[in-house]
Amino acid sequence: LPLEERLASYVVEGTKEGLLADLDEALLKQSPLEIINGPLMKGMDEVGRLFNNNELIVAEVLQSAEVMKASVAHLEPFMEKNESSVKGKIILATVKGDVHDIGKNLVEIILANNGYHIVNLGIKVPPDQLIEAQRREKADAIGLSGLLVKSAQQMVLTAQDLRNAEIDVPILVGGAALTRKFTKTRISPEYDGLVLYAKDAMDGLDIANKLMN
Ligand code: B1M
Repeated sequence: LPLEERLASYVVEGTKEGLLADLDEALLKQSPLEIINGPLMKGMDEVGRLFNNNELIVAEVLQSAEVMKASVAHLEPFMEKNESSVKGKIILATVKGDVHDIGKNLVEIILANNGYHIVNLGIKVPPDQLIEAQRREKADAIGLSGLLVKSAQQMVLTAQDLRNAEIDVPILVGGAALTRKFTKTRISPEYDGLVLYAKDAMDGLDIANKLMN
């Protein structure tokens, strides 16, 4: 198989045999983010498709997730770093009820490599915990991630709870089940501060940079 297809197939098959050597080979031609957003994401999309068709079980998807995480960990040291002074502090969380964290952790890496201090609260984070963290950390923004359809709804509830707690720092939202339209029509009206939709991690960085300027 050509290199790109081999990279996607590690994710689909959930195997790491030969993975690191192939990632090193890919690094000769592509940036770490191009490798993640290209062949590795292509593999993840295929996993999602197979899972949807009941051709994969959760345990197999977990192995695919392990391959993705190992790849990101291997590529991370090669990512461009912008060692500027700290631009701001951002809290990150996967919303209540949702365990998907690969996208959120990618957002963390990219923001942290570009001058942001990140407080990563992990997965299944209820609004109370976000409110407590914001009061403690006084972050410049709060980033919410969620991949399930119900997570988009959870973001609406989270925005309401944050507003009730009189928090109004900008919220950055992202994840597969979310759209710009949903963000604008359903989440924004429930919040007193800005609510901004990021389609991917780099978009998240661009938005954060604009916010901090
Ligand atoms: Co799940 N899962 N999963 N899963 N899983 C999806 C999301 C699904 C679409 C698969 C499918 O059916 N086709 C589907 C959701 C259906 C829906 O609601 N529409 C699904 C389901 C149903 C489930 C379970 C319910 C399955 C079950 O148990 N029956 C269960 C949910 C458990 C729960 O959360 N309560 C479940 C579990 C799991 C695993 C644990 C096995 C594993 C997650 C492991 C982990 O994260 N540690 C898993 C995986 C791996 C997936 C797929 C295959 C891949 C997700 C992924 O990591 N993508 C996924 C199908 C798919 O997306 N193709 C699927 C790679 C990652 C880099 O992309 O997270 O989208 P992503 O992040 C992107 C952008 O979205 C954006 O930037 C990133 C790219 O740069 N982004 C942000 C994300 N967050 C952001 C935040 C920002 C900015 C940008 O600012 C704050």
